[in-house]
Amino acid sequence: MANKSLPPGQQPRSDFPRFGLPKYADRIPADTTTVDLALRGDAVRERSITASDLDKIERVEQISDFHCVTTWSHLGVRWGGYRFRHVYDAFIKPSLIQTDLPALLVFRCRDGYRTGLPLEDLLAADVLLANTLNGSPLSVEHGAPLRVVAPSHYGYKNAKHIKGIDVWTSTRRYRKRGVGHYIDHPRARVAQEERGRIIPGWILRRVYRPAIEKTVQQFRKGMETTSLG
Ligand SMILES: Nc1nc2c(c(=O)[nH]1)N[C@H]1C(S)=C(S)[C@@H](COP(=O)(O)O)O[C@H]1N2
Ligand SMILES: [Mo]
Repeated sequence: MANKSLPPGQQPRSDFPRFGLPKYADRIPADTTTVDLALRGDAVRERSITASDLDKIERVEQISDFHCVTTWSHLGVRWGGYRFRHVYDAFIKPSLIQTDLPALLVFRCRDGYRTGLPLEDLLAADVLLANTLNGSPLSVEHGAPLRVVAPSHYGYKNAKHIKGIDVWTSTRRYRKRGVGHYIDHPRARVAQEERGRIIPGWILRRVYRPAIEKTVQQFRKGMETTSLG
């Protein structure tokens, strides 16, 4: 019955809406053009990664499917930017304090959002820091100036408007507060249906699905009513 090309519990959606936790719907960053990623955390010496740093590494394009945890999937998105593992090798690895590999990287965003993934997951070949979408510069809706693209992970790991990366030696250095902790699975792999930390994925499907349209409206309204600083 289910569409074979889609991961468990996902349904195709023809448009690609601006989306996220309702809390962030009208938080549009004042600056959506300057690329300046602050590297922090106990595993690294502090530095920043700027647009001119990124210019030194190979640009790539990739077509991948986008899977939101609430069950909608938008198929065949063409992203352009940099492979995360190239960014890691060029700018993060040389800044490590110890020879041990960091365990966890947390992306901090200009709207206050943050989310982390194990380094191991971020070094997969299909993880990008993207600044173009379908051949055009990344729009504010989709995370300008730079966002994470991690197609094997739910949308909530695909951080938009990134302003910094915290590099930690241990996963214990990071914990979301309140309900966020339970929503944010440490890996959130789509194939394994890791939608949330405790409640099984097949139950969360039914919880999230009815909220999709309202959330799309909230995020649309957020774009219309929030003036860019
Ligand atoms: N900075 C930031 N990144 C974010 C979010 C957010 O609210 N703020 N929402 C996440 C969620 S839940 C999803 S599904 C995707 C949506 O990406 P889109 O708006 O490009 O569709 O962004 C993710 N990254
Ligand atoms: Mo999402």
